[in-house]
Amino acid sequence: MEEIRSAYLDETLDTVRAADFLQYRSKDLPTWCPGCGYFGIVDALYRACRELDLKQENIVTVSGIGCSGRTPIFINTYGFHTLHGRSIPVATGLKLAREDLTVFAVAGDGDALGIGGGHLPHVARKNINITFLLFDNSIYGLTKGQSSSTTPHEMKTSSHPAGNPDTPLNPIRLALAYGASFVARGYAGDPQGLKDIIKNGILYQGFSFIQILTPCVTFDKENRTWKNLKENVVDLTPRMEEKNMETAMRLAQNEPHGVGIFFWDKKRPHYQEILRNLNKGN
Ligand SMILES: Cc1ncc(C[n+]2csc(CCOP(=O)(O)OP(=O)(O)O)c2C)c(N)n1
Ligand code: SF4
Ligand SMILES: [Mg+2]
Repeated sequence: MEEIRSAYLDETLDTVRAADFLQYRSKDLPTWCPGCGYFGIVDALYRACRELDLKQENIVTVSGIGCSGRTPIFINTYGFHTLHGRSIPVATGLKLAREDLTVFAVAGDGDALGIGGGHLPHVARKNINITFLLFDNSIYGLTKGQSSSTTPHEMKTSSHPAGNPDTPLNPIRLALAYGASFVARGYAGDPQGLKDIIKNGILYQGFSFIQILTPCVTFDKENRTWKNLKENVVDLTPRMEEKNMETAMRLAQNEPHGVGIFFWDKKRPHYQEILRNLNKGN
């Protein structure tokens, strides 16, 4: 039985790999639960890399810990699976040492906004030229459904069976307040739209912050489900004005979830450009 399964998988994988964007997919089949939104996210990432014709050997994907932390294993690029909350500092060091590489930092909501929350203001204010993908399922998935920094107030979770007493963070408003100069939100159920957002994030010369709404189908059967997400996502593209903080802050309200680019400062130099300019004067 195992032999038949493995032969079937090999054959299926070979067929699927023929589709050229799947060159960015690793041989390891994702261990995520069937129906997890993370499949949609990596699909969008593969497509973005393909459309920009990035070479696998010039990409590094850096993750922390969590179900989202497994991402570098399923992408056929270089990668680091680091410590809980530490994808941003590792990605920062990497980008400073190797400016030629395309560097993705990925993190879950617990990883990015809980234990690793102290890194976000600094990567944003320094404007390090990396693309940050926040896999926001509003829950700690890997450790079985505890409340995270984005879990809605009163939602029942494994750590708060009577309901979450805390007020959730709004990641878009947070990134804007920290001074991130490319701030966007995508949705795992729309890999094509998400691919376009990620492409813009990669092309952006500076820190790009992309929150991705995605369901944890195993530990959240009520809140961020596929159905609820689909019904609560609206495309913001027509209402976006470049570099208007006030509009961005207003549109970042919780419901319905606006999807698109909230803020985009095309003129701000990234960290290494600032360093070069400073050094020119000496
Ligand atoms: C220092 C440390 N503290 C706690 C943990 C346990 N832990 C592993 S993953 C995780 C939370 C993951 O949640 P999130 O970042 O939202 O990722 P998801 O699993 O939802 O993708 C926690 C608390 C750990 N691995 N290391
Ligand atoms: S536990 Fe949740 S986040 Fe983790 S793989 Fe399963 S569905 Fe996805
Ligand atoms: Mg999570």
